[in-house]
Amino acid sequence: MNEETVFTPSDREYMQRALRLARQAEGRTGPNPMVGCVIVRDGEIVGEGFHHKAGTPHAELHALAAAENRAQGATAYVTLEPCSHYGRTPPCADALIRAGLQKVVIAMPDPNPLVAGRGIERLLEAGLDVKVGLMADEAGRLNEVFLKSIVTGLPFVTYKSALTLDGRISTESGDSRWVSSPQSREASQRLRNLADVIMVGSGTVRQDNPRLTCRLPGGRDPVRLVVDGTLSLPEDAQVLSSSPSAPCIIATTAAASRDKAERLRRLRAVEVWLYETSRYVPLETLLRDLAARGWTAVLLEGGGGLAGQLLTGGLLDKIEFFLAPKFVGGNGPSPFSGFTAARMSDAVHLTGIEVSRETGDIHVTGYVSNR
Ligand code: AOF
Ligand code: ZN
Repeated sequence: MNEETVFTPSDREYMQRALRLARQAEGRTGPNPMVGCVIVRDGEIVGEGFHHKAGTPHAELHALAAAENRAQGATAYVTLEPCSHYGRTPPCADALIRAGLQKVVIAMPDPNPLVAGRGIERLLEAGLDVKVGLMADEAGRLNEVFLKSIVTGLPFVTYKSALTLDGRISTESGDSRWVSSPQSREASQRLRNLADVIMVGSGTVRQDNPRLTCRLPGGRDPVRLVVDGTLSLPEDAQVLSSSPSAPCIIATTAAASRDKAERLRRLRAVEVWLYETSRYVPLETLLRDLAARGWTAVLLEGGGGLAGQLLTGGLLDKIEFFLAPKFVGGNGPSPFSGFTAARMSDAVHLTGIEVSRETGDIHVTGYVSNR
């Protein structure tokens, strides 16, 4: 049965509203999903809400609190299957049953192994009318970070890069100020505001000395992560002191100077993560360690070497490339170094490509198909 035969246009309207509500907490719910809920009785919205932050009440509880006794006999529209487990909050499925809901319309099942269909089962067992699959694609895109991290234990990694139309991230001499338009750079700040972690290689720190903070009004600084296998970053690098509100993590290896590691550790808000490998930080392990801390949305900002390793390792999920309509020629670096497809048939493919000209550059987003 397709969507149109099961759901009415007003069902779509309410689910659309629930999705919009969910997105109000964009970038603030990690490692939890964004979830919205709208409760409707006799064609009237009697309560609505969304999940604000991990550890706080789920969307359904906010909506139920607003609806009070008007939830009796009503229909709830939820962007994700209501949970069935005792986490930091009790099961939402039980709360909906107790409140006397008659029907629950769900955009998509929750892939969390603790839930995975059991929320739907509970509702059905209690005799509620349950319909699943309304605007599932939209709901899936909304929670692309959660959907990956909850089943793999790995964060969702987005690579943001600014490059010329001939594919260079700087000129041959290393000049990169600026490749993209001011509007593209502002869009990059918005990406920072939504990420849990910004990740760069030590070459980028040595070359650009970035702060990696979010300068949007009302924005917040993400955790800053420098991958630096030999601990080569200068001790006066701005990234070490640019934000008191978020930690700066330096991931390094046995190749690091122990003295330097100790000195950096003593700096305020700096953490040194030492891996017992030689020279190269084990990237998959590092990413798992980030997810284990609850940081599931990672924004990679360069450089090309680190991006190449992540691409080769199948650890990259999405690209946000700002292609500036200009050429610099020469041997300027590409956004991926150390990654080589010998033949065109070995190329890494992208799917779900979207292109926008809003920033004056050619802003391309797409998903890496990791086979
Ligand atoms: C819902 N509604 O609004 C959200 C859900 O640690 P807890 O107790 O907050 O549980 C987190 C899990 O609950 C999360 O991994 C996901 O499976 C589900 N999130 N479920 O019914 C919500 N945010
Ligand atoms: Zn819940």
